[in-house]
Amino acid sequence: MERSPNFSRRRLIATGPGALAIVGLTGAPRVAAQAAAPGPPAQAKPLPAYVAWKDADSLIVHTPTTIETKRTALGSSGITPADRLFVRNNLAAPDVSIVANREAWQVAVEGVRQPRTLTVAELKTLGLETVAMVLQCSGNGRGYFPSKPAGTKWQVGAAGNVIWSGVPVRAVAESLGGPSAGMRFITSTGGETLPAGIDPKTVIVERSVPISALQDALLAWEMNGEPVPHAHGGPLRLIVPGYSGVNHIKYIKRLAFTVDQTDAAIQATRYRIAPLGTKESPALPAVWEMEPKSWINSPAPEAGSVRRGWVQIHGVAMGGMQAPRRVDISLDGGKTWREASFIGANMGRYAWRPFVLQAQLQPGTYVMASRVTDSQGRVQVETTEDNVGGYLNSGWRAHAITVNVA
Ligand SMILES: Nc1nc2c(c(=O)[nH]1)N[C@H]1C(S)=C(S)[C@@H](COP(=O)(O)O)O[C@H]1N2
Ligand SMILES: [Mo]
Repeated sequence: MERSPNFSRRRLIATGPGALAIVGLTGAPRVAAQAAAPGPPAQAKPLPAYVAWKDADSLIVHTPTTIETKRTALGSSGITPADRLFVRNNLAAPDVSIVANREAWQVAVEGVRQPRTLTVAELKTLGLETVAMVLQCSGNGRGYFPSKPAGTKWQVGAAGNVIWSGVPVRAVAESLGGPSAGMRFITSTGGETLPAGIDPKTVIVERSVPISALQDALLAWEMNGEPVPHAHGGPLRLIVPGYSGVNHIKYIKRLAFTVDQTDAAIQATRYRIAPLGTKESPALPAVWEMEPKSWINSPAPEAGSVRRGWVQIHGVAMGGMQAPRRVDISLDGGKTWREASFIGANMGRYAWRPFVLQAQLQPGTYVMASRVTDSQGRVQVETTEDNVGGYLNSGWRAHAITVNVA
């Protein structure tokens, strides 16, 4: 490690109501706010039982249903391991017993000429494809919006790059005679048990995407070479390459070609791009396709100051719907830019690619930003307009980091 050991080994720990302590390598806690209540320091929130198999040191537990990957755990090899991948549930996940017999899981396919319910075992006879895709929560980066929208204050780690295998949705549709005439959307429903006594429309995880997504969408049973973990939607998950997180329905139990979008709240009045001061409504754009976006993972501002000399500035860049073509780095808050190099394999248009810029840094404070350009020449925006839900923040300025070099 090139970072100052003294700083990097310190941790911020909440020790009681209103108290923050900085713990050094050797010393007792230095209390930075009011006097701490006596007793052991509170630890970071533990992993909930359904994801106890994950690597706790790589994750930030915001709540039991919103768990983020630390920037320092995103790595530089391009793929995000399952035990580091973020988790986001809108409802409590179904019981883990649903993965006891994966082959028997059923999905009802509707809105085709010959509607039918198919098991995973049957789906496996219809086709096989694999795609590397950035799985990114629609709210990733929400924590950087100035209006502080309600919802989890995700930074960069509600995202990972994952390899999915399964059957193309188009092959499934073709085997059932193709979508019925006039269908414009693919509407998918999650397999959660809905809480009793609540209007199902307000809580059901059901999303519609334009039927054009049929081209690349998969019903996936494998993730990074393993059966899709229950927490990530096993036995079967819809993958809509290039689309943001909420559209990839986990434990999918129904896939329907529909004329209209579902009127479930998660589609109609949530996950809409609503300008500040307005209300999310079906008339506003849905949160669907992702945009070109990149950020720096190292040096991580969370890790403290960096030693002068050669520094490998690295991060990840994605195009959303198109492959990333180049990444530029600024060390002066966007005044000047230098081209970075991609490292590792090109995993296709829906994947992210790690990049690196080697820089010799003198002591000082640097505002480091990265900016990706996709294969069509589309450039990452400087600023994503703030919106009520805090969705799709891709702006390079908001994702810039301040790094002290000593
Ligand atoms: N059935 C179901 N699918 C779902 C969700 C959910 O709550 N239920 N959450 C969505 C959201 S908002 C995101 S960001 C991703 C998160 O995927 P992950 O938990 O595998 O990381 O799943 C999406 N698919
Ligand atoms: Mo999400």
